[in-house]
Amino acid sequence: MDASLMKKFGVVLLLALFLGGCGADGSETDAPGVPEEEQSPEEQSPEEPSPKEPSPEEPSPEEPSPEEPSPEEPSPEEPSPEEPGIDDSDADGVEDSVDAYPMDPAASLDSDGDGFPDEWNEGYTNSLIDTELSLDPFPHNPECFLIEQIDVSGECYDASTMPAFTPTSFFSGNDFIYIYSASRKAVYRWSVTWNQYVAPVYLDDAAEAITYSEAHHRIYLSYGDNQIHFIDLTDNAGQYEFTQTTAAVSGLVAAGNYVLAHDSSGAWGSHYIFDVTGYRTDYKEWRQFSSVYSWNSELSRLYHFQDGFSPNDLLYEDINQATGLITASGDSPYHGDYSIQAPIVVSDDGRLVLLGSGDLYDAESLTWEGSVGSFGFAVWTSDNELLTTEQSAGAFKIFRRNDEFRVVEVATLPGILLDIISINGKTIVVRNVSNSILIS
Ligand SMILES: [Ca+2]
Ligand SMILES: [Ca+2]
Ligand SMILES: [Ca+2]
Repeated sequence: MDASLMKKFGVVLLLALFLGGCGADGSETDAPGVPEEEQSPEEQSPEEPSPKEPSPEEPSPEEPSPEEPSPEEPSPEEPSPEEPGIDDSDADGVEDSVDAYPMDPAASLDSDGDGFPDEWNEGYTNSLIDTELSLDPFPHNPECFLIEQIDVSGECYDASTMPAFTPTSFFSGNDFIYIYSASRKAVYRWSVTWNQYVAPVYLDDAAEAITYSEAHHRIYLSYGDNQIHFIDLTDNAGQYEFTQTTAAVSGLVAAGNYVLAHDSSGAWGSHYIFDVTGYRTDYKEWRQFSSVYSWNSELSRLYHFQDGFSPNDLLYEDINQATGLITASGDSPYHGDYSIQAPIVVSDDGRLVLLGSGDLYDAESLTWEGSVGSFGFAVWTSDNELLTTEQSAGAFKIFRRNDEFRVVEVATLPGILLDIISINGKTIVVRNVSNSILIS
């Protein structure tokens, strides 16, 4: 089964050559997680012999006959109800030979053999072995096993029918890369673990503002008015009303446990902080429009610009992750001394902020720390190594830098780089090669 799954999903073309530490992970994560083979016997939770363990069907020959009850004398031959069947390792009442999850009492049936169970055994709502394991929404189709594969008609999405599309923006988290295409009015979803597209999320219209919240596992968006909607990715990607602002939403970003929206109401403009229910936890005027935002989860700090205001600057807001209050705000100690350019890229350890100008700033004091020079895209890996890119005709270079930001390795790949993303300890490159989008 494992081999056929691997064949089915092909081989991940990870850029093992320079993605420090990522190649090793990649080769492991290529293989779909098949619970039976992942678990080792030691992982098995201590067996709690189930009291509902079915006793042998055949009545015990020693059982006293109804005519001669002997209540004072329990039969010593009666099999103990705590004794699990000898061939039922997880004591779930299904023998190992027919239990698709012989070490997991939470599941036993996988009709299509794709590794995802048809149902949970009575009394369970999740696996005791593999926290990632979910119920199979297509229990009789081995190609389909994720809730994200359910398309708008309720059928399993056929990833081979992916249209060519033009990406507008990228988001990532919870194992998925989300690619928003304004022209297609859709958010395409790529599973990092499964190395394949799942069903796209279709929007009502092109979004004027859109963001992804990893904490909420939702896409938040606005269509150019003052309404904010969300797509719930924990169910069948349904769209719901979230909340509203006073004027049209012109900025929307996930800030940890909260969502920040910007509109042009109030003096200059306003920032709104909303919790997961849409309740407004804070509101501040005197905020300028920013073309980009970037969240620093280590410092609970959101960075932004004041585009359209001269001189532009790097600013921040600290958002308390328990109360949703803006507890501090400020800007860099400079006034036009350095070029302020998108993007804003926060280091993996949360200690540095890199701007599109190539300038590095201390994440707390916003003092200038140095420059890596101009770049196309930049990302910090999970090892906190900085990768920067440089596009030329038909190919691009990726530079791996050491902790002093000197280039220690260069890789060249064909195509036009669209984004470079660090997720699940891997570095994923999205590029356009011969007018098709390649993710690896
Ligand atoms: Ca089982
Ligand atoms: Ca299945
Ligand atoms: Ca299935």
